[in-house]
Amino acid sequence: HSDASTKKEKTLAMIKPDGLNYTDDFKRIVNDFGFSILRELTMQLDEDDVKLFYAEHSKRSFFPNLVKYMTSGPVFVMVLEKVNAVADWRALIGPTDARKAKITDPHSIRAMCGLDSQRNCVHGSDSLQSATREISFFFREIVSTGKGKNLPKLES
Ligand code: RTP
Ligand code: MG
Repeated sequence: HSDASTKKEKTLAMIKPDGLNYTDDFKRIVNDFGFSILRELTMQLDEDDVKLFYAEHSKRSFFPNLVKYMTSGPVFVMVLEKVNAVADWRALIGPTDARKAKITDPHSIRAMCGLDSQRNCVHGSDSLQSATREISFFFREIVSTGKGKNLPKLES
């Protein structure tokens, strides 16, 4: 059955350039916590990609450094699905500042592979609305037409 309490959600998880060596650990965590991986993709972001993806931060003083960081190597992106996926993935990754994560959330992903408030090795959508936007950022053709790579349509 599929009432509100059992409705599955999708979220966008991204391993940032400094986390790529941890891909196997990420996949193990994703499986252990019951997420299904609906899509995955490795790509090199450019400056315009980062400006679009992190548009909400484009006026922040740290933004030029964020662009440098996010374009420093490829990222690995996954569409994850399960009940309560958005909040559960955010809880698993831990707080933005990886130094804080090592103290307050020592078992979190950012405690495992992050360094500081910028190099925190992983991203998670912060709301259902962000998840829809971010999934369509990487998988636009699939979301809008269902024709991408002959894979089934992802309902948003
Ligand atoms: P994300 O969007 O990547 O999942 O991270 P978040 O929600 O925990 O944090 P957010 O405020 O959305 O910031 C986005 C990313 O920008 C970098 N950042 N650097 N003071 C700084 O140097 C600073 N603050 C944020 C981080 O990479 C952060 O994840
Ligand atoms: Mg964020």
